[in-house]
Amino acid sequence: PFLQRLLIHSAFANGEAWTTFIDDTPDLFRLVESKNRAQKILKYLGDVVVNGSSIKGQIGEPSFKQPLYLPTIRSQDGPEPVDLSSPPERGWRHIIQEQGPEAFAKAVREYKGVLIMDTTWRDAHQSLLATRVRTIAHALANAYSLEMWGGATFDVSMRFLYEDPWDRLMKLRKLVPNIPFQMLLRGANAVGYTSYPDNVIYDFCKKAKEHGVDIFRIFDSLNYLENMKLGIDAVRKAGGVIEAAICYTGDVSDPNKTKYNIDYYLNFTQELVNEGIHVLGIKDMAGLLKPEAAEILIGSIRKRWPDLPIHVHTHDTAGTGVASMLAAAKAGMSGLTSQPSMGAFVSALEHSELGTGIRLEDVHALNEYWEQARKLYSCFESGVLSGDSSVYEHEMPGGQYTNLMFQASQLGLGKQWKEIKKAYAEANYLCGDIIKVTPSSKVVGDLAQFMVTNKWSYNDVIEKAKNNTSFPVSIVEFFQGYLGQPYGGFPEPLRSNIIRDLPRIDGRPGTTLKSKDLDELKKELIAKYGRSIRDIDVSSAAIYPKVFAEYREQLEKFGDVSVIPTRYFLCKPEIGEEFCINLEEGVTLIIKFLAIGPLSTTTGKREVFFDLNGETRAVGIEDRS
Ligand code: 3PY
Ligand code: ZN
Repeated sequence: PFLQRLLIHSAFANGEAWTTFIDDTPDLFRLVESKNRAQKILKYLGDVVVNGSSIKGQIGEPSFKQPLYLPTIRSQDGPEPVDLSSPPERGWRHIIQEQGPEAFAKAVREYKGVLIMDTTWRDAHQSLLATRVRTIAHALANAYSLEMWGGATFDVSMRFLYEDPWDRLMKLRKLVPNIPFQMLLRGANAVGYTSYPDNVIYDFCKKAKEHGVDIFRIFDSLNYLENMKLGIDAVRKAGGVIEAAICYTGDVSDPNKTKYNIDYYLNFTQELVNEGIHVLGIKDMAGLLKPEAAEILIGSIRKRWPDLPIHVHTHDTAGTGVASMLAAAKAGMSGLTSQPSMGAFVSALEHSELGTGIRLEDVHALNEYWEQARKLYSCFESGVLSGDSSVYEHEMPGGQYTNLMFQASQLGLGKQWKEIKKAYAEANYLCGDIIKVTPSSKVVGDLAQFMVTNKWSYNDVIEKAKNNTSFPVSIVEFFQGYLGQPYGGFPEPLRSNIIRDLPRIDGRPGTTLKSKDLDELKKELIAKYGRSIRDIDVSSAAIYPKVFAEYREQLEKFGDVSVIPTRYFLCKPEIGEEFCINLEEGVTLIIKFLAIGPLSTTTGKREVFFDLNGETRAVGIEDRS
């Protein structure tokens, strides 16, 4: 009927359709377009009805015993919902925009209290819910920043949530114009797991800045200065705030742990300061920084660099997070993040001169929201129910801990979780007692899994390597030098035994990589997907060619599924259940799930019936069971 309406349109009939028909009658085309979009969305919903959600990592359906109640965030002064149409309060972002990164760093340092980076949108769900939280915007106005991009969110959003990470960035930026957005940049690995050509990194940082990222928390997975320098330079050229992060490992309060001692950290800080950074990050990705160690580390850095803003980021794996952060705050940190409870931290400092400026009632309002929203994601919960002080032995980063636990259970190694942790500690020493964070942590994790699967001990690995045994690619490439150079060098003869006659890289891996022709890539993408390809899509494809191609395939099939409420994105509705999907402002689909038909033995499909805005629609869905 739509095609008919188009064809009988007078402009079409008069043969004028080829001139300005599209411009003059955009409503007709919008109608057709939204019909197409609606049909694709019904296909997605039908697929979930017939086959269940195909989101990787999902176990079962979200479980909420009572109907879910998602509270509206209210302003603190009364029962009214926060008025989103009024201009937002001025935030720290205004200083970056009006005066630039140096002035921002100075203002942060001069601020008497402690500032908070809210990690809800990135690290929190990367560490707790396998990075599966979709785009949600609720935020605290007085935060130093919102870490909402980078790390694993970039690939996971395309790979598993079928959302475009750039669109997420732009959507959130529109909703939160006043708080600095922060991303986690894996130095020369950008948001990936390997080294990329330098021009890809420069291009990526430029676009990230242009599309809304203000602060870049840059690290290298081996604390390798040469890789760091690349990230730092790319962020400087992009005009962002350079927060260079040192990955913390070992224990500076333990005199027996000598490799990563206080001198190591002070020397590395000096090297980063020499690069002209704006903020120093201490990235305690595994939650190893005990309160006493925090006092020693932050105290020593503060003494030597009184003007440098210090941002400590930790994980609460063992349960000492709040205590460590309080110790760090008292030792002279300014600009703080904590994966430990923000409310606990804000309360603990409420009446001291280190107060955070964040209202507890606002934290409570957000807690109330997330307590409910988290139930929607219960099918991604890791099942970690208590703190784990064995983290001081295995040193697994928070994001990897839950991930490895999940992978171990998928491989049938679930019962051997304890062995994996033990093997992880041994694998670390086999690699030379390295910094462990994405992607170097993946190497150690892969080796640990390989050891447990093959029932190999530490010594077995050394012996097998002598006898030409093949190792997983990630391990071989690490020993070749594809991630960079670990502090203290590679262990020999293990390195030579594993890589044998493969090439070895003894400097920065990026220098050996050929520049990527991004113009050529854009042409290829346009030829494949059409003119709608944006420069940011080219960046996604340069970093994740396969993931991007799969995402586009999914987009072609189901359209933009980010508009589907999470409840229906992850599990099927009840028969007769009615719900709304807002395609865009003013275009709402009212959908009711009516019935599911029998399996056709000829097509292998089932028909799924919906009521869509009052019309019955059927979609044919292949039954993959
Ligand atoms: C990441 O690189 O994604 C991390 O969270 C490292 O801690
Ligand atoms: Zn973290």
